[in-house]
Amino acid sequence: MANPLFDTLFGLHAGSDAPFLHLPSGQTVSYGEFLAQAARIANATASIGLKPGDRLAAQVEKSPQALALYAACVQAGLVFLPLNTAYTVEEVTYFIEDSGAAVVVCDEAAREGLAPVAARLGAGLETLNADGTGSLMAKADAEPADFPTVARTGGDLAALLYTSGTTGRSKGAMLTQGNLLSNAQALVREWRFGAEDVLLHALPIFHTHGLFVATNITLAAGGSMIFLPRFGLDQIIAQLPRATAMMGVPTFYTRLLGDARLTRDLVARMRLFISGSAPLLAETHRQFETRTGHRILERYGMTETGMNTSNPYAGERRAGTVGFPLPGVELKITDPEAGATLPRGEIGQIEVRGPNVFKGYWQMPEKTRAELREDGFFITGDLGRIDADGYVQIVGRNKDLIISGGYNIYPKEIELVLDEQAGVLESAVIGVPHPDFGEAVLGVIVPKTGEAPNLEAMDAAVRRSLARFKHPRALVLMETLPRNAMGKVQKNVLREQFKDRFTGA
Ligand code: MCA
Ligand code: AMP
Repeated sequence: MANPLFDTLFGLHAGSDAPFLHLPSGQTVSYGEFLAQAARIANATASIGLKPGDRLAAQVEKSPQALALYAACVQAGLVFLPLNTAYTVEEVTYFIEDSGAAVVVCDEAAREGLAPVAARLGAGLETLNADGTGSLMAKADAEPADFPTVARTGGDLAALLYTSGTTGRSKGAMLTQGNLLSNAQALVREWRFGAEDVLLHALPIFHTHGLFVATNITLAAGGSMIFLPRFGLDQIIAQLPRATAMMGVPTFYTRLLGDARLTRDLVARMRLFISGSAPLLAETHRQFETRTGHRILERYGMTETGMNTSNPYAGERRAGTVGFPLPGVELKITDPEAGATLPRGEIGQIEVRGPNVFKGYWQMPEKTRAELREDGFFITGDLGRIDADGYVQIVGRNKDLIISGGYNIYPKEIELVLDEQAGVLESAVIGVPHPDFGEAVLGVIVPKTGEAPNLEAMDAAVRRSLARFKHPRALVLMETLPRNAMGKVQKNVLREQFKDRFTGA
């Protein structure tokens, strides 16, 4: 096959009148229209000089055109690098520099801020706005609606997705065509997606969940998506009666449960609710079943691996577990120190191997070696156990990571900003329970002796550097941080001390 990912997911739909995207405006975009647009964009990328293997960084709002940009990259053999729209110029600068992106596509509103960065780093700059206008689309509109698909192999890179690191430096996970395709094919079968499915899509499209899991499965099945710009309760409630499936982070489900309009009748047409990206409380699982009659199907994945495990479609969907390894995926629980496999039932680190596991971190061979074993097993950094029936349970993390509303936040990155502020001796950033986001960020500040750091100035500094979702929701002062005998900050002690801060318990 000339380009396995494009040919299998996209190419076969060329010219089809079948619906692909249902928009809030009531408009429908057919597969044929979508692919014609993707081909025009692919031609435009070639016209501006992009060559196969080049990285295209996109920080754009969710729109049909933004999704077509992903399809265009696959068809043109470019490496798609989607970026969270909340990232600041400072954050985006790092991604452009580290990836060596050949072009950056951004909203018109971000152009002024990014233009000097792109110029300094020798990257081209194009715009794509939420309404589908912009310089890239103007170029695409002048191009033909077919494009000679660039040949690729399963081992070629399709996407570079940045995931934060424990040192505060983000790492680009290199995902191949084969990674994305194998995962989509496994999931479409496991979750029984078909052409008649209508997926309610309210996730962002700059992460694995909304981009690859949701979109690639729909493409593989030939189904359609109700394509909402973001999660809004009113819109979700309005669209649920038309949908057959939804994918969401746990916050979607707790927000829905907080609304009296969520009833059995409202979801009468639905066949499947899926949750992932963060732990779904067993309590949420139970409440959702009581209210709607549906047992949410929870699955477990990572940027580096796509999806690893899933609760069964037909068998028992067990609350508090993430189900079984997907077909083709091996999963083992190992001793974090020795690396040896532990007996069934014991808690250890989760390692996975399979066609879904990424190729390594972009230009970071040492980090790759530290997490991806020579035998192909990837050390996830999650702690778990396998129960007597084979269900995988995630019990914690062996990495200093906060997951807020499905977004990953690495404390180190925030601590580095806080530590630089006047009057600060040191800081510790932790995640504590939050009723809406699952976990929220809290910053503990230790002032230098005799000094009183200005918390407002600190907040302003964080705002300048970091995306909004990473900002501490509270900053507290402490005289010293709790430490163990080795001098390591005991974040578990801090988490315990501040556990009720946002729940009001
Ligand atoms: C928005 N804010 C947040 C978050 N989202 N703060 C912390 N954590 C968040 N997740 C900020 C907003 O900027 C706003 O700031 C304030 O919090 C309140 O926002 P609100 O309007 O309530 O939020 P929202 O816009 O409704 O968004 C919440 C959300 C959204 C719908 C849960 O965060 C979301 O779509 N999350 C999904 C993330 C996702 O796709 N993760 C998958 C990663 P202000 O106070 O200034 O107004 S892929 C992955 O993890 C792996 C592979 C996997 O397994 O899937
Ligand atoms: P990311 O690197 O953003 O893709 O996030 C991956 C991390 O999200 C995993 O390593 C887990 O810690 C977490 N995660 C994903 N799905 C689940 C789940 N169903 N339950 C608990 N944690 C999850």
